[in-house]
Amino acid sequence: MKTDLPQTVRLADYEPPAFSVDAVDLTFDLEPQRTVVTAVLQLRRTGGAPGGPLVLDGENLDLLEVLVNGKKLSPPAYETSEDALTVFDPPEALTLETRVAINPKANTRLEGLYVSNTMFCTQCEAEGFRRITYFPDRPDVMATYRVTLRGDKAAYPVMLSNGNNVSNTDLGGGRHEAVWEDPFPKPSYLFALVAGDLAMVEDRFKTQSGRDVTLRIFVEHGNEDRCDYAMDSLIRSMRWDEERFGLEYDLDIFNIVAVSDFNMGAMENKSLNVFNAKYILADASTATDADFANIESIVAHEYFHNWTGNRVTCRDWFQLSLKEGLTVFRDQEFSSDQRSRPVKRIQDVRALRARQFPEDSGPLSHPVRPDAYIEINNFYTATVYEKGAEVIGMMQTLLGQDGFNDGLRLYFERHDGQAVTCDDFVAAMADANGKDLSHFKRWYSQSGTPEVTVTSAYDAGKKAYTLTLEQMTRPTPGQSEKQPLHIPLRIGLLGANGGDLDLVSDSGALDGGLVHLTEERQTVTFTNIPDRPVLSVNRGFGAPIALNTDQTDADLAFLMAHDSDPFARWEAGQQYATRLMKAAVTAMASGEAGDPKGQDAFVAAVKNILEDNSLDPAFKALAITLPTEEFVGEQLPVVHVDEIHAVRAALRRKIGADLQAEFRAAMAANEVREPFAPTAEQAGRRALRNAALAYLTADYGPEAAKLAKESFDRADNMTDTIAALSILTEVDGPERSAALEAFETRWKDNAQVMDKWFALQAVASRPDTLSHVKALTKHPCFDIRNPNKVRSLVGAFAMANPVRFHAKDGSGYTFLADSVIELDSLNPQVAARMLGTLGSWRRYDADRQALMRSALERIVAVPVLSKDSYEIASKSL
Ligand code: 0A1
Ligand code: ZN
Repeated sequence: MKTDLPQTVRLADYEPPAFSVDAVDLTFDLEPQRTVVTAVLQLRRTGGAPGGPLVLDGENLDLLEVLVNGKKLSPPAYETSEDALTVFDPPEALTLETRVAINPKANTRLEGLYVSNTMFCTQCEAEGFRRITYFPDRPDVMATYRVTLRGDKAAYPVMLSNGNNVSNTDLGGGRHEAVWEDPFPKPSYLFALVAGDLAMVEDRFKTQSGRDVTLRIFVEHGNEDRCDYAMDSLIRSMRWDEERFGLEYDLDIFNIVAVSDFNMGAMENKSLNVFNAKYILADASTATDADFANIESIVAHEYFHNWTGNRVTCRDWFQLSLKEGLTVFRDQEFSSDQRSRPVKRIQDVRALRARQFPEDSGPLSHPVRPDAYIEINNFYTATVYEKGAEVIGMMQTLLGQDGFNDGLRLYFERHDGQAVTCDDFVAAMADANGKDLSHFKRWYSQSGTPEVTVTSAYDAGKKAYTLTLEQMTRPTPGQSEKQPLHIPLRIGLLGANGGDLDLVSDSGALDGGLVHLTEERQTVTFTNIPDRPVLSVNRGFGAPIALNTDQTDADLAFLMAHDSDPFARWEAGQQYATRLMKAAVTAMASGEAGDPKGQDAFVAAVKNILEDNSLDPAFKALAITLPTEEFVGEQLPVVHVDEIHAVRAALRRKIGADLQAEFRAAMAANEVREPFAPTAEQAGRRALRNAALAYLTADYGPEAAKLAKESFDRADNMTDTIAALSILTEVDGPERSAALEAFETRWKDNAQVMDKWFALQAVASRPDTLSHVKALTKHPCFDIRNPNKVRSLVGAFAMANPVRFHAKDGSGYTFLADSVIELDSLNPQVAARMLGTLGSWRRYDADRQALMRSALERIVAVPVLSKDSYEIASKSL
């Protein structure tokens, strides 16, 4: 909690640890309200000032005793403060034993050891271990762990920690003990324990070198039959990592535990991954296709961390992207191989634009490798994760897949068992390929999204086509001067028949159309171009940039119909739709009529896509989906909330009305008649069928209500149910409440499914949404202590309902500020995440700016505010 002004931690101040820990022996006497933790640490001075004290991190610990080399100490030989234990005049090598008491039941922050329902579990990344015991809680202190768990046998028959279970003992009196040993040295943030009455499902995996690994998923009783997909995803990830990168699992056991109360998605603790239950439990009746895809990628992500994160970890938290950017890249590659690569790419780019681009252009903009923070929990961001993954992907583009694999091999050769930096990673990539990546490395230290402008000129006489490429990155907080980056751009030129022309530039043939933009301004001339071509640029979204081109509407329609790069084909449609919507919003905001006629050509292009039999349904569904209101807002000088909403809704109605027959045909053709399977193929058909349904019901009139209700009643899987219900939440007829009530009656005992019910009502664009949201905070299933509930209701309203959150009267902002303030005293991490949306206040009109700022000011003024919320709110102002 804030007493003085919170301190900033800086990368420039990094010092190696004064003491290293070789071995940790922990004993837990587990009781919900008073767990006693005994820690025996083997320490050794490895740096710092000679003779200096031993300082250990610790927060919220009730210190019972301290022994050095078996001798009990008393003050002034040691001293405690709010966040540390200091031992004076320590020997150069010592055994330190501490005993502390903690209260897991009262731990609403869900950091350290806490109780979820009745089970014990831990979350130690980034700095939760210091809430369990006194320790140098930093990732460059790596030790082996031996963990003894003691607890009530009936309440906690399952007791797990990292590594191998080496003994189990009945202690009598209804208590028992389990001992676990992890042979791999690890940082404290990867420590975990779980204890509870849990059900288990088990499978096996044989690694490529013949190791037999037991795979277990632990869940609350009754959920055993909803683990199949997670288990299958785990097995496929293990196989894929061997095939693609030669990386094999290194222990005989791999455990996953699903918990209901969790701040994030999941956590890669060594051999004991802890998951938000939402990313494990699934079956056809309770999970949507999107849920299945998330489970697949998150199970893979956490598994992949075993090498990228655990075997090689981060020296300090500024290097977070070393493990996160790389591991996101790996899980994206995995999902691309398991499903459709182009569809996955489009989804990832949509997510990047929705979450990372606004971050990069707002007050919280920071580089992939940040250089300062107040609270590290605030830096688990889209920039560190998703932009970090883009940076890794660009390296693969520069080095080729083989070169990239060589680099990764060298990285593990050099650094297995170490805590290293992003520089070390890039050095391994550069050295393995004999390449200089020093210019490229600016992507790690420079924040902001580069804007690239491309202008074209065709010289019919010379049959030459010249592109002028210019890059510019706007100033971001703390970085007023920007340098040009190394931007790899894949380019294509389409001839009149829609095919790709051969590219020969003034500097020779272009490898796969790849142009390296490294200067502020460059030109490239293509020769032997018979007619003015149509330009396709940044194919595959190979670089995370914003692009301005001189493409005409006709060019975009042409690319929508012909581009050989599926991403670029999708992108052309998005750009085209954005243009139309921007023009209509600008006209509306200045009281003009606009030009709906200009939209007919776009509708025709959408029709073409729908009727193109060469395209897969999943791609079509994405290609006919308009850019979000938020995306359109980003492209405008001022976010005209109401106009954007009205314009997008009108364009959807027009497309729905103009293409009635086509959408009906698409619905019929994509009806899935075989039994449900969570495959990409079936998911694609459901996505297209439901996108068509959404267009046919875009006016939310009585006919729409009927059609959606029919679909709702017929649905035999959660994807179709949610698709229909999301339409019904918008309509005014009796179908709305009938469907919501039916859903509630059926699912009120399933917390995970009820989250969807909350979220759908929170994102409805109806004027009465906020009053519904407020009423839902009193619903028996709602619980402000549960992060999934908060995200489903408050988070969905504030982050996915622009027109209601930004209501002109400021009611949405007031609601969010009230919620954040209430939540901050319970769970600062989640509170801070909720308030990020207020940071975009500069983008709105004067009235909204004032209202958003005053909501932020009210938060900053809270007398006892967490570092987490303080950092986000104060930096946003
Ligand atoms: N390392 C995990 C994410 C994670 C980060 C922080 C947490 O608590 C503060 C929890 C999980 C991952 O990337 O999956
Ligand atoms: Zn991760």
